[in-house]
Amino acid sequence: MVEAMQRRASEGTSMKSFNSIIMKFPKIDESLRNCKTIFEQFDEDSNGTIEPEELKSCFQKMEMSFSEEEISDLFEACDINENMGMKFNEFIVLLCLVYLLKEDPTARHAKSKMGVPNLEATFEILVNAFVFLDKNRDGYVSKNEMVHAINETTTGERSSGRIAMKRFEEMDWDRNGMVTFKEFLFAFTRWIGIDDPEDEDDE
Ligand SMILES: [Ca+2]
Ligand SMILES: [Ca+2]
Ligand SMILES: [Ca+2]
Repeated sequence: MVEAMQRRASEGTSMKSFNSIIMKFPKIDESLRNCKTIFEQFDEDSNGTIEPEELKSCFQKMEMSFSEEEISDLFEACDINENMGMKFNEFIVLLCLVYLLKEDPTARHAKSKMGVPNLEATFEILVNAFVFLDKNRDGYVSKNEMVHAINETTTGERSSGRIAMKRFEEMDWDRNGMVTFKEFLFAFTRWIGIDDPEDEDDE
């Protein structure tokens, strides 16, 4: 995953400012919500997770050719225990990984069959946003890089800077001071409040 992002980072980003990323948030939210519908379709036995068998059959329906090995690689790349199945936030990571890795025209065609027309655009925004933040292009966004991105914002709105720092802390799931692209994606699924409805019920 980190390697895929480093490779992508070398291509540069179309993001010009931190604000331009923030402006795209509503579009990202909407598109990820649509993914929830896809997730439910993939989850054939409706147990809340996608098992490798379900993933396989869905890729087949979408006419995306993945070998057993590739599917198990994908599960591994997303750090998913194969016996446990995939939750929604992990599914987003997986889709994005598929997007990053399979950039040939056939795969593009297949992805359009998922019924989320803006999904690719959304992943493009997310990837661009991450690459924008990752100034030294090592595949991680450090706290310093986040501060740098905020300071670049010329509007001088301190409150948005504070919010951004808070968001950085939320993103850094394992609190090691670095945000990986996976942590970045997980954060978006959390912010739109659809990652784990069971947790919300408990509260
Ligand atoms: Ca299932
Ligand atoms: Ca970095
Ligand atoms: Ca981290």
